[in-house]
Amino acid sequence: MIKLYGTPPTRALRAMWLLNELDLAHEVIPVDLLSGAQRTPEFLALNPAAKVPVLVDGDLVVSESAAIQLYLADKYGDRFPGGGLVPDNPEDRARMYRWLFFVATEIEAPLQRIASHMFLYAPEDQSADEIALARRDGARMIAVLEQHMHGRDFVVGTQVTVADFSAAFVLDWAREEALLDDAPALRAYLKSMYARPSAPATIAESMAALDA
Ligand SMILES: N[C@@H](CCC(=O)N[C@@H](CS)C(=O)NCC(=O)O)C(=O)O
Repeated sequence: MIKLYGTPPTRALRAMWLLNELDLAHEVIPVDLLSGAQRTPEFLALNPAAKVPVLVDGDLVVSESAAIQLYLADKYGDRFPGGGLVPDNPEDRARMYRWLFFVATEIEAPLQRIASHMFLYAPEDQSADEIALARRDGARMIAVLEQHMHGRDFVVGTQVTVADFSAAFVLDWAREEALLDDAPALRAYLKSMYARPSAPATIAESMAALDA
């Protein structure tokens, strides 16, 4: 059976969403990041970067949440009604890749900088200036996606694609940072993505479950 290492609220949420969307049987293996379980020799053998998620499917071990999503869509996408998870034609596929990379490098990277400087780095390495710059960079790029999403239901074309499951996770994170306050189209899009029956808990819901 497919194994997924990592649980929401981490980026494992991205992989879990595709597993649910494709109705694939899988086992979720929690990795306790706070206790350093990602740095055990067993886990480092799966991902030397010491990060979740990792997906194991037969002989394949794959890390990087977007790569996992693309793999699941490539391998099992024919299970999806309408088969639209990865567009057939190279032009729309290019558009999908554009937004996948845009989300990861232009929006997720500043969000990660904010998290690093707010609570992941040791207090002496944290910088309020860095947080302010990351917020500014993230907000500028969110405005670009907001503009793109006016009048659209999905990031590419008229059917859901892998890019939507990646973007929705990152936009939920941005919403938590109050970076969607001026982005009504993105808030509506996020709401519709998380209304899908396959959607895992949002970041806030997962955090609340952890705290309970
Ligand atoms: N680019 C990677 C990033 C993975 C990542 O940063 N995962 C975090 C949780 S969301 C993690 O495992 N952090 C553990 C650590 O940094 O020690 C991906 O998209 O999979």
